Amino acid sequence: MGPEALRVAGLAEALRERGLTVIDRGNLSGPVNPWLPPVDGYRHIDEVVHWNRVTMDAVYLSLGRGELPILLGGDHCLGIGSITAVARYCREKGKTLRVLWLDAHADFNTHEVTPSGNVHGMPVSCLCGLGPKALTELGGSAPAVRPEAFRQIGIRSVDAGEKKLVKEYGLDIYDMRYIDEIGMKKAMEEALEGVDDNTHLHVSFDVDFLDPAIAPGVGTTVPGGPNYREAQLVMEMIADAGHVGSIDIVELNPAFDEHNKTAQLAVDLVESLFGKSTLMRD
Ligand code: B3U
Ligand code: MN
Ligand code: MN
Repeated sequence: MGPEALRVAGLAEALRERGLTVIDRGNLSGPVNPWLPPVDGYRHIDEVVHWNRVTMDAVYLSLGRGELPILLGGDHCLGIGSITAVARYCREKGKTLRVLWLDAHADFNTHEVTPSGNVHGMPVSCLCGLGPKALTELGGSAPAVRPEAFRQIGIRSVDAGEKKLVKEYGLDIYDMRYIDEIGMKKAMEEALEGVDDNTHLHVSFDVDFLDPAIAPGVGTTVPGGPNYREAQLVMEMIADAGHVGSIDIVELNPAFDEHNKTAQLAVDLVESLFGKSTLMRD
């Protein structure tokens, strides 16, 4: 339902208004969600693998056409397929990949430490080579991405076992405590440091990154997230840095939303990500 809500909120039209050519390639197809309990610490692993394969192929094809793919989710586990494709593309083009992971969660669980078995809590660890081969080696050898490529912003919910792992792997995390202390502007300057003409920026935007007061339409709300102004600043600073080459917009769940306001906010923020700014800076 997430992609449909973003369509209804006018994502394509908003980007066309910015002078961009937008092609909506429609929905990918795959198995339905069986809603079963975890097996060996994973829920619906076969379905997750299938969806990630089709996602990876679609994103890779799009990049090869010279496009900027925007993957609409859906579950954040799809970041595995999407970013595996982006990493492969970057390797082939000799580009440096930087992944901006905007999220309330670190998404670095494994089947051993996960509290839920939901693979949407594991995409970053899978991309870093921790997890089942069917996901870690989706695009060939593991790891698909080095941990140094990630900058995680807005984090405020990390499970106990997950906490140990992110420390062990040295993930660069701009959590809400850090953002409170130094401010979003400084945090984003640090997260974007070193971005140059050879960088491919991938923005993986989990809508639960946003404070639930402004974005209730997600499955797993966590209080204390970025407010409207902070979120806009994040997107504007990414736009100013340039070099955005691919985007995921995930975890939007219209069943929890109020009059599609979370989808509309996401569209608003994506406009800023594509350079929409106030009069003062045009
Ligand atoms: N860390 C928890 C909750 C969670 C992670 N990502 C989302 N929720 N969306 C887990 O289940 O792994
Ligand atoms: Mn996530
Ligand atoms: Mn999340």
